[in-house]
Amino acid sequence: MNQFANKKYFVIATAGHVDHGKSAVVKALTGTDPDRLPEEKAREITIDLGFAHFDLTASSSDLDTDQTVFSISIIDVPGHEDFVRNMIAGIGSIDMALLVVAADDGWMPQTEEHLQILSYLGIKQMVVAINKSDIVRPERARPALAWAWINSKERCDRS
Ligand SMILES: Nc1nc2c(ncn2[C@@H]2O[C@H](COP(=O)(O)OP(=O)(O)OP(=O)(O)O)[C@@H](O)[C@H]2O)c(=O)[nH]1
Ligand SMILES: [Mg+2]
Repeated sequence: MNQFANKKYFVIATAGHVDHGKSAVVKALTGTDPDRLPEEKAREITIDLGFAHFDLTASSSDLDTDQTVFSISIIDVPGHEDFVRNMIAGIGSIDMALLVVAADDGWMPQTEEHLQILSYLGIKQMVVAINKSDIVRPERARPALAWAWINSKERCDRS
């Protein structure tokens, strides 16, 4: 049997405001630092698209003994407004977005802009990750979570 028959391929792109932790989340998920340019290291900011990959093995149901390998490619996009064209270049054909919102900062201009762009392109699958929860008290993180939930859900429902 073809060893790749049970393999499914997905492409995920990050989205969200500058500094909210998109690249850090990608590194935590995959072990790969998607920031690769010397200027990105020097400025501590993502400028161009970065790439990472991981495999997930799962059964499609509890009764299913066949394991499916999900091969997941991640495109990490910049959040700074100066590099929104790179962001758009990275999300041209994706299965799902990973919208990162920092709990201390909440809903910010490029969170909104990226969500609008995703919505215009008809991307309906999205995971919202509330990041930096370690540096805020829970009562401060809750508004960020509420905003993220309301905005992303409304936009996905409408598109
Ligand atoms: N305390 C804390 N710091 C974090 C967390 N996630 C990221 N950081 C820090 O926040 C800063 C920005 O993280 P990045 O991953 O570069 O943010 P980004 O969203 O990729 O930034 P751009 O790509 O430039 O838009 C870095 O100094 C990270 O170490 C977190 O969960 N908690
Ligand atoms: Mg980054």
